[in-house]
Amino acid sequence: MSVETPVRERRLEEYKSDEKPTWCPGCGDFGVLNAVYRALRMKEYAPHEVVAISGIGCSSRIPYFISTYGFHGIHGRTMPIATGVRVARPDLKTLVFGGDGDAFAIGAGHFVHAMRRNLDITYVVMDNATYGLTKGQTSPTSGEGFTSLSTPQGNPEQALNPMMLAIASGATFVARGFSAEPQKLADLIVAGIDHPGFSFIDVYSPCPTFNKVNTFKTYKETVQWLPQEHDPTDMIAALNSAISQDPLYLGLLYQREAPTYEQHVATHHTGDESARRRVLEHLFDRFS
Ligand SMILES: Cc1ncc(C[n+]2csc(CCOP(=O)(O)OP(=O)(O)O)c2C)c(N)n1
Ligand code: SF4
Repeated sequence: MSVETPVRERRLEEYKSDEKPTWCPGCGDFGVLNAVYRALRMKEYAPHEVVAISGIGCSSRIPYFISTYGFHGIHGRTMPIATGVRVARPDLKTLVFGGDGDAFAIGAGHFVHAMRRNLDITYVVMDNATYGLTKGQTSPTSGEGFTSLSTPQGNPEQALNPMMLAIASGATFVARGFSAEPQKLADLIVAGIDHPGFSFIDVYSPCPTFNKVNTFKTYKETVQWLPQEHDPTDMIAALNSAISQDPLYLGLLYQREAPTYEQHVATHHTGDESARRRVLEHLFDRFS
């Protein structure tokens, strides 16, 4: 007679490391961290089943505060690290984190190609429309006219639209959350994890220390959850919701099915030796 092991409900505390967040009081990143804990509990993962990868920035400190495996990488290079992890350890659920500078400035090239490749990861960008760690310079998502240390006369550039970029680059799951709504953000992260392929979640995560424009207050006045009737498989509807500036839509804008990078790797599996090993050897030969 088989005895089923009872599934033990996991506690939020199991996902908290011994490190306490070092963010400024009121930083939006606290809400994102809270949402990540909730999402991991909803998935009932054991911490050793998950890896959190990040770049450099205030937001990129997040792996320190999570009890899973973690990799605090280098600025703008989360995607190469995540690609290596996916090839070497496809069993690990891979969550990737970074700021808007990390993702859309120095990391922009890698971001685009990881989406095109449909790497099976969940990428959460903590978008505060500034470079927090280096004391508040203008970032790709800062608005036109934004004044900062790097644009004292006002930002002459128009803001990049991450949602449009992601849809155009081939991301198969494109969503937007808000750190002031951690449970809804947790639901989006769970949906991203469940999605086979590249899931991109841009999160409005204000920096009250250096950005006095993109604040909790201004977002609360402008954001709106997508209506029930929004069809995320309709690319034109998704692009229209991505273009909208008022309201700024939250929720799952776009989703489609496509083979993942990992499935392509698996098709090279011969049965006698792991395809992953051959890909790894190739990568080591190529880049060592
Ligand atoms: C190659 C390289 N260039 C520049 C820096 C300096 N630097 C560190 S973090 C950062 C930007 C941080 O902004 P963002 O990625 O948006 O994260 P936030 O701190 O706002 O969370 C920069 C320019 C660096 N560490 N490495
Ligand atoms: S500088 Fe901004 S982004 Fe960095 S911890 Fe402080 S509030 Fe958060």
